[in-house]
Amino acid sequence: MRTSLLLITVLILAQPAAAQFTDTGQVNAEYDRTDSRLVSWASQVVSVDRGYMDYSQPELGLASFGAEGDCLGAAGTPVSLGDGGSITLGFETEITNGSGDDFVVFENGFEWNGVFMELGFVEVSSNGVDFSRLPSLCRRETQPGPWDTSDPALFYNLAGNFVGGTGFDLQDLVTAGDPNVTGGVVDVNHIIFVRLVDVIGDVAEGGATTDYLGRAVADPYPTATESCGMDLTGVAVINTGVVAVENASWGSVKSLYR
Ligand SMILES: [Ca+2]
Ligand SMILES: [Ca+2]
Repeated sequence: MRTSLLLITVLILAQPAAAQFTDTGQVNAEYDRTDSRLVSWASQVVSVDRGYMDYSQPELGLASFGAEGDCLGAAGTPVSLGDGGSITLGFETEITNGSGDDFVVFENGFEWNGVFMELGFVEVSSNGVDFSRLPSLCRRETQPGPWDTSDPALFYNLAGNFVGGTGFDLQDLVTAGDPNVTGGVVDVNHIIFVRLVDVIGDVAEGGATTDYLGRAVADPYPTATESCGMDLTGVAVINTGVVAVENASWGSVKSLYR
């Protein structure tokens, strides 16, 4: 009896401390498109799922601005996702969890007494099937109207909060104990897909999508135009393995979406 109690105690003490991701006021770094740390850009649109111009009025139709491939490359231009819309991009060089930020997402925000921003969640995948969302934080509690601006420092791990690009560190998934990462289906040192998912910012009516801590994310709403929602203009790689991913690797996954 004493032996088994001792064994149990040893087993409990041997467990690693529970991973924790908390709101400590952290902010992402902002990047210029010409930053020398950006070594390559997304090369492939794997799938696009445009959202409604207004999720509460589907009869108005879907966001439609920009062709799917417009956001590819260093000279990318906007592809509008609409309320809750998403786009999945593929890369020819894998993204790895190196030192600091590993990749950068660009939207088309602009300065106007703060930054006009349309935010997106950021998800990553190694196999094109299992995606993990970077743990996001929203510290703004009030509803921004269609043209209201925000302070970039009120958000973390939400793409689009800067005029420039937003840097993301895959280590946050490790810190958060993301189940796909601990389970091995998402390998933070072998990321070849990035998915952006538009935030629905309807805080006032209770329809907003929520951050990692379950808080409503305050994003401009309503914005019922063809260019509504996150306007993705590019995803750039900072940390990458030397080995290029063979085309067959994402080509076979792309077929899953057809
Ligand atoms: Ca990193
Ligand atoms: Ca939105």
